[in-house]
Amino acid sequence: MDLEAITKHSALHAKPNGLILQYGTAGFRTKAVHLDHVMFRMGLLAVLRSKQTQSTIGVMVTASHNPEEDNGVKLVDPLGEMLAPSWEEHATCLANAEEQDVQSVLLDISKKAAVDLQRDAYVVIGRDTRPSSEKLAHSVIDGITVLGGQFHDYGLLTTPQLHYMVYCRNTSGQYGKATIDGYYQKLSAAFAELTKQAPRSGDGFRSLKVDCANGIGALKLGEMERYLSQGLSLQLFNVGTEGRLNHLCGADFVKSYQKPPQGMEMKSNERCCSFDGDADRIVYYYYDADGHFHLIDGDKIAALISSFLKELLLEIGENLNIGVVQTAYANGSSTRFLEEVMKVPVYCTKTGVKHLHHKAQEFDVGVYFEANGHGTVLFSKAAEMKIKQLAKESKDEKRKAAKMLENIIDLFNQAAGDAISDMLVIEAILALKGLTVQQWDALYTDLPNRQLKVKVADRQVISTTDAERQAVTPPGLQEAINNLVKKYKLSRAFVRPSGTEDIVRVYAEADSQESADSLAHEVSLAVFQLAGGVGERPAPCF
Ligand code: 16G
Ligand code: MG
Repeated sequence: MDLEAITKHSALHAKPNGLILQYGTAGFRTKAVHLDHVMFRMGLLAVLRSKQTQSTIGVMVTASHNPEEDNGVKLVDPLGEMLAPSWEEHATCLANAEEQDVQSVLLDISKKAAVDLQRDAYVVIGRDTRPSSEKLAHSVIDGITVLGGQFHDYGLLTTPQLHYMVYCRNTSGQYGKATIDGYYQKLSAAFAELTKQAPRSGDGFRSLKVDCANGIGALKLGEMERYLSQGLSLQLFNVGTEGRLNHLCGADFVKSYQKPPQGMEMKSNERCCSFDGDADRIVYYYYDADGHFHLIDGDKIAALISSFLKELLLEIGENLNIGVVQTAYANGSSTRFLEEVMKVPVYCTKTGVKHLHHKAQEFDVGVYFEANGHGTVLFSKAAEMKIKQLAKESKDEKRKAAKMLENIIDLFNQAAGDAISDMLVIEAILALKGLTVQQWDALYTDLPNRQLKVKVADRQVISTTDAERQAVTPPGLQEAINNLVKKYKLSRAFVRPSGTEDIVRVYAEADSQESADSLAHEVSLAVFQLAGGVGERPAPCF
């Protein structure tokens, strides 16, 4: 380590006095103007992680669905996964070190994590379309080079594309070619193969309107279109030429407000979807003939996909187990549908992709989706090999099913939830099954629900257990929630401290919207009283 050079360059990316940041659920995230030092230091950290794992590490500059003036950074581990938890701690330590301590913190991490500093390091970088992202990516590069690491800057990428690149590079190209062309080719070939069998039943199945949140998705779908040829025609909205990133549009807006994005022309019964700002989330929706808006969220996406996969798995008859992973936010109707109608086992984890991803790895076929539209399907290596063998050796229907599964494996981004690949899988399934968006929606009816935020002095006074469905502290809160829930039919409620905002989140569902709203409000009051609410008492929602 050239300690002198590190000190010199670090001073060029000085930490604002007193600023403390946490490596949260999805990396560091805050106003872009506060992030220069974090970027430089994450460049340093990525080099250490690369030396330690002897693999290529990814650094993604994005703040996903946050407003345009925010930014963020996260590291991608060798197989495309989120950074290991022990390294999240190192990241937080390094980001918060005072200027004069940067050297010693680096040495400390190297020692604790047994990093052999003599090894080579290779880091790949991607960034979203925020105005601040390019400069911040250069700060990352500065950090990488000052520690002697090599790098490749992919420039503009969706977050899942960067995960894909990292995975490809660390599996000697077996997973795919680590280029943007390789990504499009892999996905479009699998999509074309999968949809070959689909009945040609009019344009309805071949066209889709996409709200790109004024983000990177617009650019990348634009690039991908020529690979899709006549298989699917996309009409892109909110492509970033006029509106602001994630402003009144995008998956987060549509899911949170349960209304269509601005800037999109929707006719009744047309299939539409929204990406978020870095294209790792997707939700679908439509207007019915009566002008009612219907949201098809991550839960219903999981229901469609797991039903289809279950059919194919029955066809090949190999006893490969399938499991669906959700969070506490999954609508109660979706869980009931999956368990009671589809007869697939459902598991609940804490919020945050890494928790779901980890759980999904326990199955031959692990389907995971958050209600907000993050998700993918993971196939175990053993399942993949079995399916590939059957696709070659078996006959007739069994072979057909195995081939479809093979295409689906290629189509799902195994490294991360990916709005582009999820969209292609969904479009393929709808076409193959001849399902309209309304028929898909009719798989089950969502229970009315409401989410609220409560401001408290210290949100960490709330701790939870049972995948965030039960509050352990403060004393009395869970009892209060239990008593409120008893007052309503088909009801459920839970509270948890947000991992991305300084607030407590409240979720409630019940048999009617009035009940869900009222339960959410009563639970908010309980949080306000028992967990140190600040400011105005929560008012009734509507
Ligand atoms: C982050 C997570 C997302 C989670 C959300 C919860 C990733 C890539 N993203 O955006 O999965 O749903 O945080 O936010 O893990 P909250 O803690 O503020 O509710
Ligand atoms: Mg995102």
